[in-house]
Amino acid sequence: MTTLRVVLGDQCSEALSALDELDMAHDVVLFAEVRAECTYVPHHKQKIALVLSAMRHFAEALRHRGVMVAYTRLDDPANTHSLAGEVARMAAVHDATRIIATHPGEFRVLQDMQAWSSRTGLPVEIRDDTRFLCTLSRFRAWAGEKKQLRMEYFYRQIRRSTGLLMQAPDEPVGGQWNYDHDNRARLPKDIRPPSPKRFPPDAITREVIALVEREFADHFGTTAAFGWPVTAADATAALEDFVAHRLPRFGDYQDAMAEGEPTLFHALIGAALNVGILDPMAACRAAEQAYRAGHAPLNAVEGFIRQILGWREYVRGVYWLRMPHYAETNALEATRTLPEFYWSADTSMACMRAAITQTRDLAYAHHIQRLMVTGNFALLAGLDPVAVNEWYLVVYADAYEWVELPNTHGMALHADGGIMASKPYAASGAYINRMSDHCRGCVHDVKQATGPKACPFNYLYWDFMSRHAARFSRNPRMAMPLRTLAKMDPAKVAAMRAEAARFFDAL
Ligand code: FAD
Ligand code: DLZ
Repeated sequence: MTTLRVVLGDQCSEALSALDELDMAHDVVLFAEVRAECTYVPHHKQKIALVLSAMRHFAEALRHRGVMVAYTRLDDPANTHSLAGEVARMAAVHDATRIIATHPGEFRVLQDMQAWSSRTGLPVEIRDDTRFLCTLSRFRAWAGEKKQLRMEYFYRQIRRSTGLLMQAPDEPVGGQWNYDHDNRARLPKDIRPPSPKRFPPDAITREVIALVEREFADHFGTTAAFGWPVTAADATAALEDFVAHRLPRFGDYQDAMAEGEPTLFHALIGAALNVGILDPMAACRAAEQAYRAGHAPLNAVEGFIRQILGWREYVRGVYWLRMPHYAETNALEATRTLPEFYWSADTSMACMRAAITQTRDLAYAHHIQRLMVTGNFALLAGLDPVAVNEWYLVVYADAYEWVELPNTHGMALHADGGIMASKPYAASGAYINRMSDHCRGCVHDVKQATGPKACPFNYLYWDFMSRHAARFSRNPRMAMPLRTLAKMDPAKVAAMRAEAARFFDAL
């Protein structure tokens, strides 16, 4: 009786449900490096290297413990290059009598998994992914018939159930659930964020990087700066480095951006969490412990915990609640082609150039760059959500559809019509200027909304508001900008819209 236990590339976790009750004498654990998963979108080279390296390291750790591992390498001549193909091939090779897997992170993979049984003729058990704190059925129960799914209320429920940062069953530490209003400072000139710990590639990662450079040479991005953690031990060290050196100021500068500072006080743990080598609860507990030890203030710790306990769990819930139709909506009827500069970084806008350049070199940009720079531009310019969603899925080391799609489609593009956010995250150049120093060295003048030096974010913002004024007229959260628009000199609005039209023509 051999059970084939399947571990996907983003399931490199000791606590994976597919590995529960593993029978060391009979069971075989399957890892499969397959071209289909590397190319269903042309992932950033660092992302492929990270996933394959994490898989190889985790497989090695299991083998070391005496687990029987079946590992298909990408360059194995027998490789069928699809997950279903490798599951069927390895089930036959090992004479398996059943297959166990953990619920995958993407809808298309779940559909694939659901067909494994008919393909192999074997029973397939798909277990819950218990690495998340909220089960999908619990999220579904919370969502109920609600029209809008507010993250804040979901987050409070998870705070209560986990007891994180709670001083009594219904009493958050410090008396408030959320300290976001304290977390909006610009980076002062005299504060230099500490560089995050990097993990120089070991022999396994170097081999994988060479493979990626050979097999996926035309994919976006560079591998020269690869420094991601690829094992559980590295990921824990990355977390400890964050907690010791950056967490105390994470809250204050969470929304800040700065030229030449690609990571600021962010944790850089998304890639490790999502590939499975770091436990989200361990990250939250480490932050809570830092607060209780007096090492980090409450606004920082609550802000950090909210991202993981709140946002991360919430977006996963929304994804599985709404897929597959979620990805098909286009509430703002946006159809413009993704500009080439999203790949080349060849743009005169300093903030966009900075975000895209570091994305190419590091497979990383922090949340405000993703939301308020590249995301905001895509929203204002009415870029086609399908193309924008694919871009975000391609370019980041932490990108998987369950987390990428709600953030992009819902939060950044408002393409879901407001399920994720009660108003679009639209902003003019003034926001970028307030939160960064990008405008200082930019050829565009953030104070101008028309003319050759005008900041595109300014005229695109008002063009966006004019285009969608009727649509948002009943949204109370849009009342202020729409009132400002209504009071503007119509000639000024027309001039900005003409500027926007010229900009679009030149794209
Ligand atoms: P930090 O800012 O230090 O935050 C700590 C952790 O909190 C993150 O590692 C992450 O696990 C979690 N977190 C923070 N914000 C979010 C959020 N909005 N949704 C889910 N988890 C969150 N995150 C991804 O993990 N994968 C994606 O593909 C992804 N795509 C995004 C696309 C857009 C358009 C936007 C606006 C956000 C996206 N995010 C995504 C969320 C967020 O930007 C990243 O999680 C974060 O930048 C990762 O860097 P970090 O580890 O330094 O995060
Ligand atoms: C992202 C990725 C890549 C690049 N390669 C593989 C792979 O070769 N084998 C594998 O099992 N998984 C890979 N993955 C992760 C899967 O794409 C991921 O499991 C699904 O997207 C579901 O989240």
